[in-house]
Amino acid sequence: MLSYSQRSTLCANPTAKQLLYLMDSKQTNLCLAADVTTKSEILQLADSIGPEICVIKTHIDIVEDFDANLVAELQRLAEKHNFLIFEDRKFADIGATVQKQYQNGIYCIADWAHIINAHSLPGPGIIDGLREAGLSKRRGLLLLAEMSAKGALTDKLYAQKTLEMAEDNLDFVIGFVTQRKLSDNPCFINITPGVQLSVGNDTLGQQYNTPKTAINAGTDVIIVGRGIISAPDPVAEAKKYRRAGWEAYEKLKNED
Ligand code: 5BU
Repeated sequence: MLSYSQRSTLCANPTAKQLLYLMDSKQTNLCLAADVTTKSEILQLADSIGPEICVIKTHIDIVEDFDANLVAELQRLAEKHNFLIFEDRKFADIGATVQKQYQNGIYCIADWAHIINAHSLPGPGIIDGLREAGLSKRRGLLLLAEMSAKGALTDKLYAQKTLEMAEDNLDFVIGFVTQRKLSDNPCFINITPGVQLSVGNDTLGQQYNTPKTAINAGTDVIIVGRGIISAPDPVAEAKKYRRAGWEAYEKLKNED
């Protein structure tokens, strides 16, 4: 199995390259889902948990006191702690519309998010629309191939068709939000939500696997939200997830 940094040298997209490289150099495959609703909470999480993660994932539209200073500060913390910013916007419209949603409006996502994601449902035009706004800024796109929620409609055929769309757009698509590895192409990064230290679910359809199960299914980055942010000591908890994710990766690498 290639290491993250070996894979990094093979990728054309600068964000994919940077992410895979930083995961190995920082020894973390943990992404924090910073699902909090105020500026101060996001920045506090980013600063305290920043040293443990490779990516912070935001839902910028849940922040009640959003302003431009939030993204400026987030960018500063991303530099300080060496992590990337992933806005989990899940674009889902025609190319012309998503392009505006990506670069305009209140959030100007293209200006600060290294990584965004999109549903493959609308077909390849969604990639073209996002690429026109993002590629010149060296951004990367993840396609949603499989969702973690119970009853999700993203079946095997849907995931396969999503993979084919990605293969046709290797300059901009850097991988997938998925529950497992979808392709042997080393440049595709598989990112998996629905991770907690024990298997289970929430009351609204979310389903959890452990870091080890996710990494053993071939994923590269584990996304953890409430498992960390609802814990009594989020920093200590983040360290546990970081260790679990990294140990699972090292074990797989050494078995090869
Ligand atoms: P949790 O608190 O660890 O359950 O948060 C999971 C996060 O990942 C949350 O921000 C979701 O919006 C996000 N997510 C997900 O849970 N499942 C998916 O399939 C996708 C995103 Br795509």
